[in-house]
Amino acid sequence: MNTKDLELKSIDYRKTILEIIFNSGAGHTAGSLSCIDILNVLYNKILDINPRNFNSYDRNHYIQSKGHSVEALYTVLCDKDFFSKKDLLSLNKFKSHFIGHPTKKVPGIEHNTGALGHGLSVAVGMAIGFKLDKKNHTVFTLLGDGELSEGSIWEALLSANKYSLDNLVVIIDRNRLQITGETEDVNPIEPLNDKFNAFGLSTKEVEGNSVHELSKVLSSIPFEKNKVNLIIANTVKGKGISFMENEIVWHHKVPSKEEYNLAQKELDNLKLNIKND
Ligand SMILES: Cc1ncc(C[n+]2csc(CCOP(=O)(O)OP(=O)(O)O)c2C)c(N)n1
Ligand SMILES: [Mg+2]
Repeated sequence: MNTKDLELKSIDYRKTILEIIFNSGAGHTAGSLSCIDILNVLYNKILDINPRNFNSYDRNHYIQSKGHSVEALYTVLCDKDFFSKKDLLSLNKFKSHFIGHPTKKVPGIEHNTGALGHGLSVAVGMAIGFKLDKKNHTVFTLLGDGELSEGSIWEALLSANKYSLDNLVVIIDRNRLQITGETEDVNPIEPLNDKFNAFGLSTKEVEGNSVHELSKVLSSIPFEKNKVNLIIANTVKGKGISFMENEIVWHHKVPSKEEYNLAQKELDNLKLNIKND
């Protein structure tokens, strides 16, 4: 898939994320919009995970540690034919398995997540397993930057480094906001690059809402032999919708009918601009 196709897909994904959140009346709107370009590139260019091979151990694995952005994950999995649009639209409805955090009851979900700080440890365990079994597969995991406040993240990174997990790719959605404010106000995490390098990881920084940049960096894995691959993806929370970008209130806010229509219109215009480029 070329860059333009991926860019158009990201817009369609954003439209669907808003649609299912608006339809269900709940959701982590801005965090899903910030990471959707990452999921787009992973599922359409890198992972090679699909409904045919999902039940096999012999494939790459993806764990979404920032589980609250489940609307982004469900949207991409639906596009990859893991389930129907009708199922997707059952999000948060009575008796639906499509709840507000990833659950293995939904096809395509690798692991239950949502309690921040756990997904990385699971990914580390899987990567160690592949090494022990002499399998050439890679484990990818996506973390929020606020999630880095969880101590378990740093324990997991110590282990990942000890076991030289060059088959592990840790992506940080560095949107600079968490639930109540800026990461640097709530619990400062900078200098991130220095911290990760001091932990022995091979660290790269990338424009995390650019499918082109993401494709380039994710295609260059492993960065270094015997080193964990760490990507700081600089993103914008609420990316794509002018009045949601960098606004803390959209962490868990559902758009009103007017806001929803406006947001969809902005995305339609963005799509026209890309098409006419
Ligand atoms: C262990 C745990 N504590 C608290 C929460 C509540 N919570 C949900 S999202 C969130 C903020 C996460 O911020 P960040 O990781 O930066 O995510 P993003 O900005 O990508 O939405 C918090 C504290 C949680 N899900 N798990
Ligand atoms: Mg964040």
